[in-house]
Amino acid sequence: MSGLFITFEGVEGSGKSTQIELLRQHLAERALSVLITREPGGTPTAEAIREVLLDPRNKALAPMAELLLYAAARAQHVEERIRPALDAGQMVLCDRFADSTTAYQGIARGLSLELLGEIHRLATSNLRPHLTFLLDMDPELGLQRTRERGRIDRMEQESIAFHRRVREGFLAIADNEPERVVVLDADQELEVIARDIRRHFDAYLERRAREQALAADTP
Ligand code: Z5A
Repeated sequence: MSGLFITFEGVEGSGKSTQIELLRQHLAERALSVLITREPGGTPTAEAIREVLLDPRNKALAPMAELLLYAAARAQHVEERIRPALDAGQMVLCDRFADSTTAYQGIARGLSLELLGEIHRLATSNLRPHLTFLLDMDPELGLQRTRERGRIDRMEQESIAFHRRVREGFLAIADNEPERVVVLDADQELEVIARDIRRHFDAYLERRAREQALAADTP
């Protein structure tokens, strides 16, 4: 795998899709081509699973069934889209990935983190992002932003206490992996956040180039 896998995480409405598009424009100006994708989804089959997961009529979905559906969508997405792109040396920007499962199904729903790790290994052969941007904000504010769009999906219907646990879950992941996860205050002007993301992204690329040069020099 020689490509670069970058994920965007955060509570609902934290601005992930918006920032992915701004980073894509920045990369296009530098003639860098990227694959933009999202979870759950990213392939026709995984998008069909997304429909089931987000349909507000599926209120009775059991936590374990929910976890396995997110994992099934991810297994298909990694196999069909993400890994081939990374193997071809491409850059992949993904709206949500396994940290969402840890935060929503693990920390907020209370399913075993050990089990989640095992399922992740089975579903993806333990694929990990190189770099993750966590757009952190008060979930109430994020939900307010998405509600202005007028549709409420099954996950959005969860209580505010649930969404607060999700936020804490993301912050705990970032605490455990500060090298990979960059935490950004998502309650700022779009352009301020975008500039920070570009700065961290450029710094990451430089660090990676230095490490690769060192590795090439080492006999
Ligand atoms: N989920 C899970 O439980 N387990 C998993 O493993 C995975 C996912 C992978 C996916 O829903 C749901 O599945 C999600 C987690 C769960 N549920 N929840 N809750 P989704 O894909 O439909 O939802 P989302 O990922 O949260 O995306 P979103 O609602 O589209 O939000 P966003 O991409 O973070 O935000 P945005 O679309 O860029 O911006 C939202 C609005 O805010 C929009 O009007 C923007 O113009 C505005 N915005 C953005 N940035 C700003 C700033 N800085 N200031 C002011 N306004 C802004």
